[in-house]
Amino acid sequence: MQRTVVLLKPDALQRGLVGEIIHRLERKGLKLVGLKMIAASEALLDEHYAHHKDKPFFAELKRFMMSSPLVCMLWEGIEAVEVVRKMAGATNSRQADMGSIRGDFSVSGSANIIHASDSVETAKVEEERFFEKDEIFEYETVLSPFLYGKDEE
Ligand code: 3AN
Repeated sequence: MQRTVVLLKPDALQRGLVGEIIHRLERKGLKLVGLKMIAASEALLDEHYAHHKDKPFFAELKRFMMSSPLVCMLWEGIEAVEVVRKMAGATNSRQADMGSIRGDFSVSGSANIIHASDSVETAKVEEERFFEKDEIFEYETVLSPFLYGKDEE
């Protein structure tokens, strides 16, 4: 099983898309194991977007991410990182496939609704960045035998 971090950005919250996105992830069969709202600090965003620190859009990206609270979620499933990246769609929403979250709900390359961890390694780092141990829940779901085949893990 993998866990992956999803952040719903200020545009998702402002546009009332939080429920829709959670609904999609739930219906896919992913398991919600962490959920909270935060006001992101500049220091947190400097760390989270360190790979963009020299880009011209860095300051605006941080301003945007601090303009409303973020909804932080941790989702679990087999190959969850790749599954959620596919569901999120391409970074530039105008190029994102229809049916993906960005493809269906955004026309922007910056206000693009959702962040999803981009690799298994990044997901581990982001899990520690955004969640304390006691904010992550382990529990059984009655549906598990119907979501995966016996031989899958
Ligand atoms: P993704 O969110 O798809 O993993 P990243 O990590 O390259 O993409 O970008 C992180 C965030 O930075 C994006 N979600 C977007 O808000 C912003 N961003 C990325 N590229 C651009 C760009 N060319 N212009 C403006 N903002 C951008």
